[in-house]
Parts: sequence; structure tokens; C-alpha cells
Amino acid sequence: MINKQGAWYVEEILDRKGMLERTSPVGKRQVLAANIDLVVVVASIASPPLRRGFIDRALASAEWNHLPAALVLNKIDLAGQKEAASPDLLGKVYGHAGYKVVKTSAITGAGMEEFKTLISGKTVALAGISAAGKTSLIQSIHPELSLKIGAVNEKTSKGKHTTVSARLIRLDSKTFLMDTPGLRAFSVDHIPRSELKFCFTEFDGAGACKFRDCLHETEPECAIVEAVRKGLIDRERHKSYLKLLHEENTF
Ligand SMILES: Nc1nc2c(ncn2[C@@H]2O[C@H](COP(=O)(O)OP(=O)(O)OP(=O)(O)O)[C@@H](O)[C@H]2O)c(=O)[nH]1
Ligand SMILES: [Mg+2]
Ligand SMILES: [Zn+2]
Repeated sequence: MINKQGAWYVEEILDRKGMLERTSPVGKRQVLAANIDLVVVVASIASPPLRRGFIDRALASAEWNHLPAALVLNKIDLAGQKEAASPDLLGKVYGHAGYKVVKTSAITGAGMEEFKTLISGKTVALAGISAAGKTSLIQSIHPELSLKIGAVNEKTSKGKHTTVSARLIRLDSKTFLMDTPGLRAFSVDHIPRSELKFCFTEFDGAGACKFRDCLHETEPECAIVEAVRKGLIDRERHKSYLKLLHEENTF
């Protein structure tokens, strides 16, 4: 706005809607993407190997900020390889946790229509470890972009951190896709321990635990522990939760 003297002044600072945050490697709260409608966590089922812990942290962080999130399982052309994770099994686990899961291959084009539908009309940030295939997915939608795509180190099976800065790419007048650099770690140290349980959405649907301040750890009559035992909640998801609950300053 301009005041009577003709000077500009700030009338209002709008909240940054839809923010993806983590705790940075030096222990500070870091905004990875702001003003987004959706974060898509991109994970490759192999090469580099899938990291469940990373996925669960990124999703928990999105929940904490009430940011809608979805999961893309990329490189499904590698399914069946010795060390590949099962896209079907993971699809069930994360679908049950309430997330839209899309299985893709940026190489064969499998699942790309579904991926396009997922992001259509939204401002979306892609997040994942290096070489999960974030840039390849964008490139596959927009071949004329000629973005830099890296390789996987054959010895370490790790990515080479090819994308070095975040970049917002306009796909059409209403769809924007943010490519981001691969993250080595996704600490959620900024989330208070007592609130972590709210960041695992499927704990909610498992029947309210009768203990009000329950951390759903080992309490004998805890509804969540019981649901894990019965197979109604995925054991690995619960393990991820417990890990976050007990870790200290692992930036
Ligand atoms: N087999 C297979 N390889 C893929 C697929 N998607 C990407 N790749 C390969 O994975 C490697 C890394 O791809 P990138 O798109 O650079 O990965 P990124 O997630 O952008 O990595 P950073 O920019 O380092 O974070 C490249 O060699 C790609 O060709 C896929 O669906 N299947
Ligand atoms: Mg990249
Ligand atoms: Zn409980």
C-alpha cells in the first residue's frame, strides 16, 4: 500500500501457506518449500534403496504443518530386482495411512498419467533423497526442459546431488512443480515429542487410546500398540514413530 506521503508500507504479512520444513543439519528450523498445496515425497524402490525412515519423517513433517502429502514410488521398472522394495506392499501401507500413492517409472512412463493427475492444478514440491528421480519425473512430463539428471554411484548406490537449488517449474497456467535438491537427512527435531503421535495419521483411525497422555509405546492396554500387534497398523510405521520419539538431536 502507499500512504498519504506516497511511501510504500507493508499492510499485512500473509501467512506462508503450505510449508514443508525440517530441522537442518545445524539444528535450525529450515523451510524447504513455502506456498505449496502439496508435497510429493519421491522415493525410488531401488537404486538408491528405499529409505522408510526418510519417507516417514517427511510425511510426519507435512502432517505437523497440515500440508497435504502424497507418495510417489519411482523406478518401478526395477521391481523384482534382488534389493528392490515391493511397490504393492508399500502402496498398501501408505494408502492405509491415508496417503495417495502413485507408482511410476520416469524411464518407461508407467504411472505418469496418474502422477500428472495428482499434481494437476496445484503448486507442488517434490522431496526425496538424491537420485530418487525427482528431476527425471519432471523431465518426463516436459522433455523439452533438458534438466540436469544425475547418475547413481555404482559403489555406494547413492545419488550425486545433481540438483543443487530449488526451482519452480511451470507446467501449465495452474500447475507448478518445484524440483528440490536431494536431502541427505530429514530431521523433525522441531516437532515436540508429545505431538509426534498426531503426525502418524493412521494412529487416529485405530480407535482412540483410552490413556489421554499415552505415547503409544509399550503401555499394555494402549489401543495403538494393540493395533500394531493385530496387524492393523504397520509395524514399521510404528517403529519409525518410536525412533522419532526417542532420538535426540539427530539433525
Ligand atoms: N531405472 C530407472 N531409473 C530412473 C528412473 N527415474 C530416474 N532414474 C535414474 O536415476 C538417476 C537419478 O535421477 P535424477 O532425476 O537426477 O534424481 P533426483 O532425485 O533429481 O536427484 P538429485 O537431483 O540428486 O536430488 C538417473 O540416472 C536417472 O536416469 C526410473 O523410473 N527408473
Ligand atoms: Mg534432481
Ligand atoms: Zn496409547
